[in-house]
Amino acid sequence: MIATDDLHAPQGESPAFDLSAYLTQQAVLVEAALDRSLPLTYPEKIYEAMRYSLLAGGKRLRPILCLASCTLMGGSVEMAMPTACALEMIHTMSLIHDDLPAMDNDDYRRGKPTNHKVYGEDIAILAGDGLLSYAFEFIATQTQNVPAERVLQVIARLGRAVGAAGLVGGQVVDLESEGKPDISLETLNFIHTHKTGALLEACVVCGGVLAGSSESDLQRLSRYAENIGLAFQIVDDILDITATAEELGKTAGKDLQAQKATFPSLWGLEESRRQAQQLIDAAKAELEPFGERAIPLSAIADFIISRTN
Ligand code: GRG
Repeated sequence: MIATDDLHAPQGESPAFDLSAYLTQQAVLVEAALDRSLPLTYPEKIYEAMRYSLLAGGKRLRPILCLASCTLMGGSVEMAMPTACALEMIHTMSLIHDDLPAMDNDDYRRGKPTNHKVYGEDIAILAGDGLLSYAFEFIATQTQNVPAERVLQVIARLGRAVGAAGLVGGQVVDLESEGKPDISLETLNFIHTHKTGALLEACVVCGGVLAGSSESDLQRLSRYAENIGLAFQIVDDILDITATAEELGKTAGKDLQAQKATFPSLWGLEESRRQAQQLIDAAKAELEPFGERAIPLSAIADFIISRTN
């Protein structure tokens, strides 16, 4: 959305982009689609637990990235919305499982008690499982006006991004690295490119796939996403140190407490900020050939580094 104040920009200059209005508008669309995606039915307990975490708020960055990438590449919001919802279902299930006592053992997420605190560990595990499988069903059954081979490619890419080659693999190395603050930068990069980066990359690339992008454009989108993915994690590590629990909606200072190696523990805060900015600049450079159409994705890259939660 263009800010109304800026509609009178001097001739020849493009009006400023109102990122905050854009993010709010897209999040409202996503929120409504997520609410419709998962009706409460029998057995109510599990649907309630799934809805509790899915509709608990959050920035909705992953679905918004998918919608922005699809529209950048000439597709529509409608074509991408089922995949966008599925991405949020998968992200949410990873948060539910990550918060379990067997993993990070967190009591708060998105400003609310974690799923297992409300429903118990057994139901929280099943709520995660339910969301994961429903995400794939949802893409396959709800995507409209997109050729079947593109939908198949989205499902395949997403399966790879969440499995042992992606989120699961990253989480395993992360768990193994707990209590080892001296792990190498290579290991730290592996953890984050898999645990955080793989899903963010899938969001951006799947948006492009749904719109029918060329292989070279998909590679460009993928490089944009890799850069914002790593920057996102560096900022996450910084916020774990500098932000309050109220700002984060979850416990702050967890990394130090778990004796985890982080980017700030390796580089310090200032260098971490510099590295994150470099990655954001590199991400935005990948978008240059797309011109003004890429303004939303470029502004989202800036948001990733300036965010406070
Ligand atoms: C995916 C099959 C499967 C299993 C899950 C637990 C696990 C395996 C992986 C952990 C993945 C994880 C929790 C990564 C952290 C990603 C991250 C930085 C989350 C915070 O994302 P934000 O800030 O959160 O976008 P909101 O609440 O705004 O959505």
